[in-house]
Amino acid sequence: METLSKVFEDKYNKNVKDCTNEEIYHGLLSWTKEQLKGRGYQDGKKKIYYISAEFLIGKLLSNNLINLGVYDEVAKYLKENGKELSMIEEIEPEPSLGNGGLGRLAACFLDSIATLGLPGEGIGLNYHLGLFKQEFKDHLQFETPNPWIEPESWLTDAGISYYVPFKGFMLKSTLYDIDVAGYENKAIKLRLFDIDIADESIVGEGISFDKKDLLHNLTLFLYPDDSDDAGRKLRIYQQYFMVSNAAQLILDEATAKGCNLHDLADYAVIQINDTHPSMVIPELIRLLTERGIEFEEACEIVSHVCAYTNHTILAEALEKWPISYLEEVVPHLMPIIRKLDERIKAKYTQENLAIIDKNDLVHMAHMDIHYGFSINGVASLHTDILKETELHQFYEIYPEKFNNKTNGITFRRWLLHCNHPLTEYITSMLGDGFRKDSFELDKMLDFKGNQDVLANILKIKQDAKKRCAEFIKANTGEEINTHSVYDIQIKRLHEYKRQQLNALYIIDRYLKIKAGEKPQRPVTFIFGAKAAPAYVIAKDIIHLILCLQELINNDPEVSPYMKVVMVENYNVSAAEKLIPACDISEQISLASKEASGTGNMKFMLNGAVTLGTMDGANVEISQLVGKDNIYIFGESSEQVINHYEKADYCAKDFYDKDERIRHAVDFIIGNELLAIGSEEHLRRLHHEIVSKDWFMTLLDFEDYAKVKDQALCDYGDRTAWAEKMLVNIAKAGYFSSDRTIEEYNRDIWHLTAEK
Ligand code: OX2
Repeated sequence: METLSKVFEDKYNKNVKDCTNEEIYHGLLSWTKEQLKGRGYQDGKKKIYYISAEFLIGKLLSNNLINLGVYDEVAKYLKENGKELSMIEEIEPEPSLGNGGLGRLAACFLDSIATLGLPGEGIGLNYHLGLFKQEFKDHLQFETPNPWIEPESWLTDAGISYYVPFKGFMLKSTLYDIDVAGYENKAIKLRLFDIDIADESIVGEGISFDKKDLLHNLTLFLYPDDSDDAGRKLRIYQQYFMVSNAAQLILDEATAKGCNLHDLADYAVIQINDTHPSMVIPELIRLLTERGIEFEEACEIVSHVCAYTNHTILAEALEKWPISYLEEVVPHLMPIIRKLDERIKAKYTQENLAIIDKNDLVHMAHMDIHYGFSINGVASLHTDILKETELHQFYEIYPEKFNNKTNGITFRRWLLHCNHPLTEYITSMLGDGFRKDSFELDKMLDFKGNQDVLANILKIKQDAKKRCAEFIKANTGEEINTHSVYDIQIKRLHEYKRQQLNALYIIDRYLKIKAGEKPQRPVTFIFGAKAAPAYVIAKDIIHLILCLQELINNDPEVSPYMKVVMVENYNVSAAEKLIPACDISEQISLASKEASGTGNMKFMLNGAVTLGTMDGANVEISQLVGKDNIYIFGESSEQVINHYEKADYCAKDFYDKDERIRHAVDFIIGNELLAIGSEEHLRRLHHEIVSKDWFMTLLDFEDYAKVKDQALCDYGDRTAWAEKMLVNIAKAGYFSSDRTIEEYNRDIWHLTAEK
């Protein structure tokens, strides 16, 4: 720790004892950056370039210290000097570079690529104001900018710039790198492109700004509002800026290593993370032809370099850009995209295989599948649905391209960092082999009948619940009962994820308590979710939950038995505090709609029991833990897909015939909530649920309520519940992103690991 002490002396002319937490944070930041550099970087002839619009990396200090193997030493050194590392962690702003699961997955993958010693890098954009910061006022969500870049930060100017051509002008980029340490291994880089002239001062009220002011707005926000033409075009500007920079960097790095461009596939493999980076395909072809390669050969080369990951079957997320937009933003790509499309049309006549459809829309995913060599889904059920239904026409012509890569999470962040007591306890039981080989967690099963172990697991959970209650108090102002069951649903707000189903259960329970039916034990229903700024119904659901929070928590007759809290500005840091404390993990999407989910994995690893549908990775969780250790409800994906095909689901029928459902739904527009909330929002939501309910909330309500009641009842048998917790932790090993990345490498990337 001598070099660290010296940092404080050199930087502040002070002993660490006399430094403020802010000074210690900044001292640690510069010291850790030096340590990372000293570690060196993974290298090799061939590299994986993981291109993604999002990297939801979370705070970096603690994870870097853990991966560098110095966390305990630094914590001890600070303690000896009267300082708490956990307090210093609070100073760090969380980088706002992602939105949800897709971005967090990219961050977990970087950790695992580095840990496994694979040569690779992540490529994305450096959004100055992030997604947005969520604020609650009058029980409504408001959005404000989320600035996170400080004068001293994890970013390092890489000294690399490119020119990116748009119609009528060029933009010069600047590259910033963030080092990502592997666990007890070298580092890799997250490379974020930016423009020097980005100007935060153009942002007006909330997160509004002039969408046409490209010279100043390009790297301000992730996913700018796309509810109008200008917003959609801005997204294309951003995407092209990202991939043109990426393509130039990739070609430069490859040629520097001796690549003659014909053999690019020996030097580079590109993982296209969802369709946002899809324009890298025509862009690489453009650059290769500019450098003297024939068009046909350029297509061939690119088809051996690019692989595509699909993360959803929701039509809204499968991007289709009008030709007219692309002509306006990147006219030089359109002749290439047209040629790519003509080649396909010459071979296949089916309309649903075309890149350009008859409405002049360019289907980005179609381009990826035709001109990539691999397409993968993110959980076994999801990949099956892609093959059998959503992308069946492609599976018929390219069966060999399809493969599954079930998602994973990095245990460094989601166990070692966020849950020190559980990590230490597991280490005391099993040794520390599980930190590198997650499957070793399986050995916990040997302790299933051991009463001491079960009691210790319960104690660790109880302590986590106490810490979490402090966080909730600070975040929401609400006091919660640390002896209540913590039932948690944290994820983006979307109708398919069905936070509204959870809300209807809460209403039903409230009505029962009011009618004199006192429940066996208190429950705290915890939510955290951001809604996309233009997603009206999602915002109405937030409004409902916040109104329920106000009503229920302030009712002395009800609040001893239940409380509702919605955490403001849910992000990675909040997840790290909530997940260790969870008893029941809500994974209640409409079957077939959640591609995988990764929160489900984080919860089980921390000893929560899943309440969920047979959707996404829940299916694999249930296979691993067995039916006694998970609560499954609701219709299956086949049944749901069938309802959509036949269009035979009618919410109104459920509402009319089931009194319990009707009472719960009508409560949304009852006097109690109208006295608190906005009539406009509540009525609109009520109408949506009764007359449309596209994600079939009412279909699964009864089964959900029954199974959830059962889970809450079973919670009372503490020993039996602790056994379920233990089995969940023991079986979580499969969901390490190290396993996922090993599979990507084995089947798609074929890189040589550095030892
Ligand atoms: C998410 C999916 O919704 C989620 O199920 C999955 O776990 C995650 O990606 C990582 O694969 N945007 N976010 C997703 O899909 C899209 C599109």
